[in-house]
Amino acid sequence: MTKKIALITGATAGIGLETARILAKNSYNLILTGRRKDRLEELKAELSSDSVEIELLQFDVRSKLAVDEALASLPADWKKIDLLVNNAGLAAGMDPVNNADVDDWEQMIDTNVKGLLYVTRTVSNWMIDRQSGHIISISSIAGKEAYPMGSVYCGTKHAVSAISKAMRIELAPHNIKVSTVCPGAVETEFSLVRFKGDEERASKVYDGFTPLFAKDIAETIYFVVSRPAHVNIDDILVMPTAQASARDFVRK
Ligand code: NDP
Ligand code: 8X3
Repeated sequence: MTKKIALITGATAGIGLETARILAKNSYNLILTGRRKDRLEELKAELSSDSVEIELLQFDVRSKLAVDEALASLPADWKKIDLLVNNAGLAAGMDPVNNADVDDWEQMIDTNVKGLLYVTRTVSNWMIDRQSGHIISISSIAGKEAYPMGSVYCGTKHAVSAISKAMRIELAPHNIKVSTVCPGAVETEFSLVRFKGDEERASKVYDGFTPLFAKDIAETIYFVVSRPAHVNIDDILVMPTAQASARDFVRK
């Protein structure tokens, strides 16, 4: 297998799914991961071709054991990962700290921070062995600004940005690029998840303005990935035109 290999966490929906599509179009072989097996299989059926091979790994990034077992199960050739896209993540709830659901905090911290670290630890060692690789983590405008009712989500995304900054310094001597992509509001399943299936509340988030779509971020990720070897995009913030900060939306 001489083609480039990308592993995408959270490829079953939204940004991860569109990133899988654009990387497949650009002839990457893909390791697609997530918890929803049916969706992984559907995506494999859609993207497999004579020029694109797909491996599926179904696991919950919150479980270190599950992450370790899934990654260890990859055939040796598939461990030669060129690109890791740390995308799996979520917001759960919108509440002030004094009133928020502690389980929501655990879920966000365990997924967005600890899960990202579990996957990155193993994959970065494989990249170090080969003295080559690129790790792109999806942070957020919430990793640059903090907003009320979003303290813990913002905290997890600030953590993704900080961890990535430190890793950039650790991994540069090993010829490994580290980048963050920070989107503003993207219409995916994100708000439906945040509001626990409340479709009306979720759709209100995008009322009166044109949000980003998952494809916009997938295209940004591909731009970051496709720079020449001597160029690293450290960090990129992508906002809807109608969103000027985490809290300022122009709604018509
Ligand atoms: P979606 O809800 O559409 O997709 C989230 C993906 O993450 C799914 O594939 C889901 O897969 C996966 N995921 C969530 N929890 C876990 C878990 N415990 N284990 C494994 N996979 C998991 O949201 P988006 O595409 O919008 O979000 C992708 C990333 O982008 C997140 O990190 C999010 O914080 C970030 N982001 C999103 C923005 C937005 O406005 N939408 C803006 C800025 C950043 P499955 O459920 O099958 O496990
Ligand atoms: C998602 C963007 O503004 O909903 O990271 O927190 S926001």
